[in-house]
Amino acid sequence: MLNVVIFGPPGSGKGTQSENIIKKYNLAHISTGDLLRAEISGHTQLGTIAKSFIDKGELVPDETIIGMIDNKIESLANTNGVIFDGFPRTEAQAAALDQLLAEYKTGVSVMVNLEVPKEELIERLLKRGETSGRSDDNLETIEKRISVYETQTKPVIDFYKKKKVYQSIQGVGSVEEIFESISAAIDSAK
Ligand code: B4P
Repeated sequence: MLNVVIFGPPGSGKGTQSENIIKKYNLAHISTGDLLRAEISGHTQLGTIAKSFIDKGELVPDETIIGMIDNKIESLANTNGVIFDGFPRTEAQAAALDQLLAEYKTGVSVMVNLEVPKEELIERLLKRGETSGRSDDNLETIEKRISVYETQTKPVIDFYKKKKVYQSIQGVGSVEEIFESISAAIDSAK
């Protein structure tokens, strides 16, 4: 199986690039952000919990996220592989993903880190906020999300560096240019 983790700060283009990766490599897609937003629009209990964290720009607790992934992963056993988009976002989530994949005798093939400067992230997310209707695309919440990324999510990079599956990608440029660099990184891992 080809399992790709697409990683980076909020607004770095994880969702945007995932769409291209899925098509080219025929992978299943797990976006924790999309799954959480679906729970919120479905007014589920999980959605109510998630909304209270997302609106503040905070991470949804690990046990909620890991439970959600655990429920989803079973259906993926017969796929070519999976792109994990926006997950893992903490070291505990990274360790849990390893354990879950080990049950299927597989692991993370490559972790792609999209590097984008803070000013550009803020600009992109404010622009998206004009039309997205997302409660977390406003300046105060964006700044909080970026600081949460720096303290809680960035350490995940070392987790994958140690496993020798880490690839750093310049995340500024056209969507096509960035996708070319990502494709080269994925191809080198196949
Ligand atoms: P996510 O939905 O994962 O949101 P994101 O980090 O904002 O988005 P992404 O990086 O995918 O940006 P996009 O491609 O859309 O998470 C939302 C929230 O859910 C989190 O803050 C957290 O609270 C919670 N959550 C999710 N997963 C969690 C987890 N595992 N654990 C705990 N909590 C979790 O790009 C952004 C914008 O940039 C778009 O408008 C796009 O058009 C534009 N763009 C993309 N590429 C560009 C380029 N090359 N040039 C110019 N603009 C570009």
